[in-house]
Amino acid sequence: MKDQLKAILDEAMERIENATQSDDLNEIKVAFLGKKGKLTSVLKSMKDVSADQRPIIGQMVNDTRVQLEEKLEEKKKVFERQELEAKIAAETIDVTLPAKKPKMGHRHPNSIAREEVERIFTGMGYEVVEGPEIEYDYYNFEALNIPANHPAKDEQDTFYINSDILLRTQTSSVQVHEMEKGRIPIRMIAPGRVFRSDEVDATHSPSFHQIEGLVIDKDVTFADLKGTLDVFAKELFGEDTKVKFRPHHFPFTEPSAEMDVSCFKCKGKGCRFCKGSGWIEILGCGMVHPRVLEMRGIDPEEYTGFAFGVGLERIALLKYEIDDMRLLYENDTRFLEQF
Ligand code: 2NL
Repeated sequence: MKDQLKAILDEAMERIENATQSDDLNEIKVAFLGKKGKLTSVLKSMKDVSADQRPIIGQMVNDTRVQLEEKLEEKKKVFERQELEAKIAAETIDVTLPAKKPKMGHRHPNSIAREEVERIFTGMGYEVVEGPEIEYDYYNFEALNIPANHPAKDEQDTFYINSDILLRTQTSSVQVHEMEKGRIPIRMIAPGRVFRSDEVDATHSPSFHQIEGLVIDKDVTFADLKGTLDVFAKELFGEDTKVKFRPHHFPFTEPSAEMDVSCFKCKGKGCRFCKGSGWIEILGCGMVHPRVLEMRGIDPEEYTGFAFGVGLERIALLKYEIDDMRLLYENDTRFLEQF
């Protein structure tokens, strides 16, 4: 019995010594101290030991168990320390590594162009006013002298939400709301997103931006319109820019005109940029139609006004010499960072 116990102890000690991971220790514990373990089976055979030997053998079994448990505990601590050291080593932060730089955004060419136009007009005493992108048909068309049967209202060019409500096709509706407030004089610009049922190509998009301007006061004349837009063109494209007005038609202005600026690339000589003409079309304008004033309860005999509308993308494309409008909507930072 004594020899048996010694053999068990030696075997267990050797296995513990050779263990390489804490799982091994569990296996050893079960193999020797478990219910069917080797030491437990010695304990079970105690009934065969003579009564005088029983306390001595019992004591030995106990000593063996204590030694085994101590050795297991000791080895377990070794493994725990090794695991902790490995974990600490793995989590070490190298504070000398270069930091990740946050990527800075950049203002969109449309935003730069809008802020430039706003700067020019606020400098002349204009207010910047915004309004809803979803509008009543009435404010988008009817109030601007575009009745139900007017060709400009062609359903193909407009996104309707229902028969009364649509996505605005121009920011003129903002000016109609402003006229309704009955505060005159008005000197305002209305920048914002507008929608038309257009196919996407290099110069068209179903969603683009406009800036419209409106001035209403006593004694406002076409000369005021020309003087104002001349200053605008010179501020935007350079001091030596010339402007030219060509007669045109808009339902909401009378008379109406389109304004060209002299080509800022070739100074009017004619180049590829201006398609050889020396001029670049830039905006539409005119004297507010008396009917538009009347509908808002403004007496056209007492007050007159001028209005204009300019495409924001058109200005951005011209100013930054971008040849495809789609580039403005892709939000590729490599493109946007150039402006
Ligand atoms: C264009 C033409 C224009 C207006 C917009 C306007 C607004 C009111 C009354 C009268 Cl409330 N007119 N706006 C006038 C003339 C032209 O835009 O080609 N825009 C890109």
